[in-house]
Amino acid sequence: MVRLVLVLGDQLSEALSALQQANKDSDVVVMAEVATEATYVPHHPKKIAFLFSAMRKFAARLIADGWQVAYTKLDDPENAGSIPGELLRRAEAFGASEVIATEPGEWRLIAALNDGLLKITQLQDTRFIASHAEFETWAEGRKELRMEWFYRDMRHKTGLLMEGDKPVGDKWNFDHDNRKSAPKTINYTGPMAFTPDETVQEVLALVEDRFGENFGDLHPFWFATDAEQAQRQLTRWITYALPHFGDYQDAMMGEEKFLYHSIISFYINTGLLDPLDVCRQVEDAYRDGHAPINAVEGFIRQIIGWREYMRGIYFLEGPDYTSRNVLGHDRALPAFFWGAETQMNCVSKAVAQTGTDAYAHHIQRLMVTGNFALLAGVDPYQVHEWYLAVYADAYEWVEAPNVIGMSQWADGGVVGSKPYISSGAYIDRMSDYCKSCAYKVKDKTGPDACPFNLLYWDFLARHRDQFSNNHRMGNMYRVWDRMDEAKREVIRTEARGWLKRLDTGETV
Ligand code: FAD
Ligand code: DLZ
Ligand code: SF4
Repeated sequence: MVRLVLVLGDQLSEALSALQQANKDSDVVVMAEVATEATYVPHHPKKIAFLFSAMRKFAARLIADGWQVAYTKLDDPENAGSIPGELLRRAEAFGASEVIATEPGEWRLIAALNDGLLKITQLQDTRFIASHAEFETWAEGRKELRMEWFYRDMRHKTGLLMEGDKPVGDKWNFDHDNRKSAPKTINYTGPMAFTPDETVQEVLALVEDRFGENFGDLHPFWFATDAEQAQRQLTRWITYALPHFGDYQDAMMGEEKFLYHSIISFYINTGLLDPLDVCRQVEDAYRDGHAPINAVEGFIRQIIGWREYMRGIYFLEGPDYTSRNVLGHDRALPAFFWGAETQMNCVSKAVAQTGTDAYAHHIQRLMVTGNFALLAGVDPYQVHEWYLAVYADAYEWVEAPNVIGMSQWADGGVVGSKPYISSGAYIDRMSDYCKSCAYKVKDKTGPDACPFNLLYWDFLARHRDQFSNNHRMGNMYRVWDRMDEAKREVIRTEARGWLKRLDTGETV
């Protein structure tokens, strides 16, 4: 009996559990570009073009390797429009009644595959280091699910940067060396830009036609779209940028979009690169004396620590996670998130680069756009949908815990023991944005005051009941309480006035 083997757009790896369990001689691989996946949020055109190009090239590779592949393009007149619809159509055509799939990274699609019309076996996604069961066991009985403890278990499990039972360099975490502010110059020209081949060009024409109105620039399209290209980008980054990665991990610069970041999340999240293999290559760079421990440990922590931890949280917390809103925030997402003008240079720069490249680095996402949305009290669900749409590495399993949890504190502290908020001072310290901003970062009040300064204190005052007993926030409340009462009143009145102008659509 023929079985179908589902391969989704973010599962483009020969090591995928569904492919490993399949029979090349008798099973049919099903891959489909479908409207439901392409429109559940208004994805950035670069994200769709990347996904469809990589899917087409991966399908061609499977065929060359002897697999039978039923591939549906988006504009195929027979296209059923959804993944379950395509599976049904192919099942009928091939006389198949069974499907094997690797579990999707989103509750929505897991539920859609479980709708009962076909017998679909969903296998574990073994591209991750920790299984659901392992994460659940780790989480069980813990009062706080802190990443750092989970990360140490992952170091033991993988043996990465270990000497026997001890961490290399006698320390688990070298983060205190990784907080340098923006340097004067960056000696790295950023990720490799790949010239679109024939397959990519065909996809670009399709995406331009169907999704050209979505937020973001399709051209110039520079992403890697197969495993070899992705590896070339990784090798280039390890060679030229990894040694500086740790030092400037948190820095932001107006004219340097990529700094020393690896720009590989697109590729890891779709299966073009394997996370553990990436970490082993990075560890080799340390053992060969090419890169220092703070850079290498910092990077490996992002992958086997944060990335795995976020996925664990998403599946542990369940399908209602994205609708959490512990702080009761309900402001509409401001139009400048979609490219309308704003005078806040930091936000303007982060959104502009998101528009051109479907990319912004971690601190831009966390401490500029995320920080702003949280301080201004934007509805976290709208924030979540924005991040899911605009970044080419965004899939719900990783985006939601980063946004709902880490950035918006809408989960009430599952991910972060305190909210990631800051006034303008932090952005000024870590970036070169403030010196060319219409607002004055040093002004705490007054017509030119940096909005982050006003909103920061207003947020703390608004949510005093929630946070004043949080021991990590005691200092912030002590500073607020020591402020002259009249000054506090001015700050709150000006914050309300600024938010009102934002709500009425004024350019702020
Ligand atoms: P580098 O800075 O070079 O880091 C190396 C790798 O570590 C990344 O490629 C990524 O695989 C991993 N990593 C680092 N931090 C995280 C993290 N917090 N969670 C998961 N993996 C991490 N990452 C996504 O992959 N998809 C998302 O949708 C996403 N949304 C985010 C939303 C917010 C609000 C925040 C604060 C962070 C988000 N991140 C997301 C994490 C992080 O910003 C990106 O992984 C990183 O910017 C990707 O760029 P890079 O490859 O250059 O990473
Ligand atoms: C993101 C995405 C897009 C835009 N399009 C497709 C598609 O047409 N076909 C497909 O198989 N996958 C696509 N994806 C990725 C899925 O949305 C992703 O597999 C789920 O969200 C689970 O992570
Ligand atoms: Fe952003 Fe404030 Fe600095 Fe302007 S002054 S760039 S708004 S932090």
